[in-house]
Amino acid sequence: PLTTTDLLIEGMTCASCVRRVEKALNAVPGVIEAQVNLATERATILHQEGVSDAPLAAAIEKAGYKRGAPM
Ligand code: 9UX
Repeated sequence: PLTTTDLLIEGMTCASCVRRVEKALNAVPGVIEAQVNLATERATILHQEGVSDAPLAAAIEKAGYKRGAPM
């Protein structure tokens, strides 16, 4: 089954940042589709139920951004 996780992301300032974070999140195993909104600093990630927050947050940080406060 699939589920959705929303995460806040700090440090994005342009559309290229958005694409970079989307690409990083989409590369995490089990992710079906990640969409990032620059204005709200929110990522909405559709993924297999077994994917926890940790690899998603790690992908955000490896791309050069920070996970915001847990929502
Ligand atoms: Mo835009 Mo983001 O030039 O790190 S890619 S600021």
